[in-house]
Amino acid sequence: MGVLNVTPDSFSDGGRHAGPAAAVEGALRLLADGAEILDIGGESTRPGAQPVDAEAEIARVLPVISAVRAQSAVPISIDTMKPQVARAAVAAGATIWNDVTALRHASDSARLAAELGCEVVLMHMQGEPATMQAAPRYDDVVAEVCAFLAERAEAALAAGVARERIWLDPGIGFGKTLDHNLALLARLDAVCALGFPVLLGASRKRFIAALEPAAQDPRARAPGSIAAALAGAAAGVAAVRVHDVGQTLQALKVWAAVAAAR
Ligand code: HH2
Repeated sequence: MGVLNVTPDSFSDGGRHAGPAAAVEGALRLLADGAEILDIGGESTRPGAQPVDAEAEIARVLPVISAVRAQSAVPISIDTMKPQVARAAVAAGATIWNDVTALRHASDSARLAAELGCEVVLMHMQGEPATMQAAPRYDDVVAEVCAFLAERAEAALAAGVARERIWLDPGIGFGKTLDHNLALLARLDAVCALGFPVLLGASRKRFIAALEPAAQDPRARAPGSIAAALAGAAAGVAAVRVHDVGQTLQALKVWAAVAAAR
């Protein structure tokens, strides 16, 4: 899954795709690099990011979704917590609702996901984006994230979302310290064992700079991101959400070839 942020302030590519034309160009580049899903977002969720209202978010993402849909049949995912944005995005051709709040932002989110008939990504986050990194706390991060994801999958099923349309995501970096992120990356098999396809989003995240201080610039974090993607592949995740699609794909191809030769 290639990441396309149509925002002025995303932590690693904010401002790069400020207008629809630049964003569509970015999308086509991700596809040329081998992305099999595009994740398009119009609101940054980085710690301390400014919230955006639904109209502004729709104005950012809709022209891009429509233009990509006109040129390609690639599955498009809309990265939003807002039901109004998800509805507009699906009408314009998105088929996956990627919700970092796991359908908790609005009381009618789960019902809408069922009505839209789209796939949904249910991600774990402790707290809210503005303050989530202040003091994350868990007794057992792997058990708590798994219990949360299982509960959110049940809520989606109860609202009428079909089982085969549900993805789970442990939410690397969302209300988690370095140790929490590492514990989750080490036990992705436990998340996969919940019985749903798992999406892993570790690309360019800050924990990489905590391990490699030379990688303060998010664009310098491709090697660390690829290491995390390979950990995901080894555990059986279904997809990795990445900024550096071509490099990640090359690493995954070599990893898969070695695994197949074993
Ligand atoms: N991470 C980000 C945003 N959306 N969605 C899922 N399912 N999983 C993730 O790990 C995830 C996500 C944050 O990364 P990015 O989109 O690059 O930055 P920003 O939120 O600043 O736009």
